[in-house]
Amino acid sequence: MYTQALNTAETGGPAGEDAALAARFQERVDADDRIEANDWMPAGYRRTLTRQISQHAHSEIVGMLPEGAWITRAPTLRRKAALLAKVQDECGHGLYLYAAAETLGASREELVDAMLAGKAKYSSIFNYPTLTWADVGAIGWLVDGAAIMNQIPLCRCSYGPYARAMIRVCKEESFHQRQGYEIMLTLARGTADQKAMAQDALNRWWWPCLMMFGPPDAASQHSDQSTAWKIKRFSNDELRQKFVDATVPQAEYLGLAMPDPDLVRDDETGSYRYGAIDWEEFRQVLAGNGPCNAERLATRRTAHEEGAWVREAAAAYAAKRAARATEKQAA
Ligand code: BYC
Repeated sequence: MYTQALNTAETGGPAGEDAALAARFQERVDADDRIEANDWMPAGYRRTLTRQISQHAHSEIVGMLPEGAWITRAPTLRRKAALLAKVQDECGHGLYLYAAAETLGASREELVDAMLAGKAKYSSIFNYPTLTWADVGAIGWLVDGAAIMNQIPLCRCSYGPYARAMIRVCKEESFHQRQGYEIMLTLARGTADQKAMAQDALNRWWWPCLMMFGPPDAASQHSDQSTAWKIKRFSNDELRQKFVDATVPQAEYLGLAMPDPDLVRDDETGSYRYGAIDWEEFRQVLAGNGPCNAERLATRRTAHEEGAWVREAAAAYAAKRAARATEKQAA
């Protein structure tokens, strides 16, 4: 629905684009003006945003699965209510983001189909399993913590609909991060078994969380252009470092050990140097060979098929209302 009445005419890529329009566009970006859906934009800017925003939306939707698995097994009613609300928030984020992507001219159907066909990516982090209740704490603390670090700068992204969607998303992610940290704190201060469970979750989620920020700067193919367009405000490595620096003291407060023997604090800068990330593991997860890739896609496909009647009913209802409105106008 958002794609109607939008000016999405492509001008055939940089070579065919009017140089004056491109220069004016870059001036607006440089001046921190917001680009809106009907403004002229380079075809590459539209493509980059459609890719990033739709991947982000898919991540929110697939991201409901690892935690959703624990809703029926939450240890108390309070934990269950909070987790249920969190997972619903993630669904809401997915929906705002699909709506933001639609303002660029792509339909939600084609974006979702690309994800279900395994052609569009979603965040690598959601291809890891949630083995214990502590994983729910670790996801809130670390995964949402990493997401906030990446997403706060996106509130200042040059594309207005994306930037505005991120404001509410970030507020909700902050709450998610706190609920996760509070679970970890309760476990870390609980019995020896509970503390061991929290430590095990930290050990398993730490390295995949560092990978969430994307490949190292030297290998990041989109960063330079996305930075020039002010879609990205910080590089992958800069955000990763900010996350490490914010998280290590939080682990210390929990009394948990960081699963990185090479982690050292640089006393001059106050920053932490961390050990080597296993980029081969990241490549494998992106290639579809992570621990849960097949399961996540199969679950999403089944959910999509089982939801077909809802989409058909909604479309039939919308058509009926539109027909009635036309009849009323004609009468
Ligand atoms: N996983 O050139 P690069 C959440 C891909 S969900 C998979 O650096 P870019 C939550 C990248 O797409 C939050 N793929 O790319 C939900 C590219 O491949 P393509 C998810 C990755 O775009 C539920 C290639 O690697 N957050 O918060 O400049 C529960 C080269 O990378 C990943 C977002 O989506 C990855 N981790 O930078 C709890 C944030 N990293 O597309 C929490 C929005 C890289 O050319 N996205 N790739 O085939 C971004 O900020 C940027 O897209 C990235 C990557 C920093 C992720």
